[in-house]
Amino acid sequence: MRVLVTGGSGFIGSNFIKYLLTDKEVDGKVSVVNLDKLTYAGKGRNIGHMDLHQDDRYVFIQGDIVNPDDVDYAFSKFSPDIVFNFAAESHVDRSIINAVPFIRSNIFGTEVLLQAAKRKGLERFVQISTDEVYGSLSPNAPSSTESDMLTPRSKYAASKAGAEHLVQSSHEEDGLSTVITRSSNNFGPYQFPEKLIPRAITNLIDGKPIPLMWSEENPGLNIRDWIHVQDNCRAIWYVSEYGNEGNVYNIGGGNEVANINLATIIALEFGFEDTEEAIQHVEHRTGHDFRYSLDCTKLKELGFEFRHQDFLEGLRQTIQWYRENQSWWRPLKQEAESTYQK
Ligand code: NAD
Ligand code: TDX
Repeated sequence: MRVLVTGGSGFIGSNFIKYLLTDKEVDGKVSVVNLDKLTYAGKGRNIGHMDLHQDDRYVFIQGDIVNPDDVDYAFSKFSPDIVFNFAAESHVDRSIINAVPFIRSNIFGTEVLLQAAKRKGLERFVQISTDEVYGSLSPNAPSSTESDMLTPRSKYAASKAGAEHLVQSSHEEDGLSTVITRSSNNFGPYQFPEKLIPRAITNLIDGKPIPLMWSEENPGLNIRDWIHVQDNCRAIWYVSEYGNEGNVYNIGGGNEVANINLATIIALEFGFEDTEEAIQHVEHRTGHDFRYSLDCTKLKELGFEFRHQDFLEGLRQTIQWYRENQSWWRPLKQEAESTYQK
């Protein structure tokens, strides 16, 4: 099986490639081409750090999914059977500052890939989407199911919803065999240190507080459902094999935690007795979604079983990983802090 992964140098994409090439669960006959532009988020060259560059089942192409020449090159050189489209601008706070790169990569890029998929008669196209497309839930609202209406509230989420509609249209119009995954917030090794969990951990390693979005009316109460990246990668592969074409699958971790509780847990892991000392209050992002929550009945009915259900254990391993891999994250954190995340 020849697999084209776009955005394979980013957080989830690199963990996914590592999973495909090293996990016993995956048939050993998989080869992978990674098409990645190496934006600020791919600069960590995660794959290089994973020692996969020596593996002859792995090929890297630096290219932009918005550029049809780059995409055609990857398709004709490699003739993939299946595409996993991870490539995207992924950080909400950056989309608030400037959404244009999000519209460009997440929407135009997806369309360029779909056109290539149509021309080449691809066996399957897997679009990696997000729980953010459902919009914000209130504390007691039922979890989102795949048939719920999409009501994105940030330009990041809107660009991901737009991409989903293009993928679905290619299924309807061209008969492309598509599957869409909507996962909740991932955490684990190789996550860019601008996102909440790695930002909190790396700040505390450096003796700085966790910047927690906060107001008197909403003191850090926003809820996210955390999934270990390795479980998301396993679920994505599972859905690509067993999912029904034209379908969407939610992939949630079942770990809904308010940000203030998450910050407190991380502070306790760093030995703080008074956890408030480890937290700095910062302004809420504009349009801050209150809660995401996924109903994963459909995924479970497909027969998928999670590995990393113990959230605290996964979090402890992640803290340890960031302690041990400072040479990986320090230059990346500097990039974020020198541009927008003061
Ligand atoms: P990331 O920002 O860490 O990595 C994105 C990767 O895509 C980078 O390597 C970047 O260089 C590459 N890229 C960006 N634009 C490109 C382009 N035009 N052409 C080629 N490559 C390009 O993101 P991530 O957290 O790994 O997220 C991967 C996917 O999963 C995204 O589609 C995101 O929307 C989705 N997702 C992420 C999460 C999460 O919690 N991180 C949750 C749900 C869904
Ligand atoms: O410094 C911070 N302080 C803070 O309080 C940061 C970076 C975030 N937050 C809050 C905002 C959110 O309520 O923490 C929560 C998580 O924020 P992010 O890590 O930015 O993630 P989120 O906005 O929830 O989006 C993530 O999950 C869904 C990914 O970045 C998306 O790519 C994915 O689609």
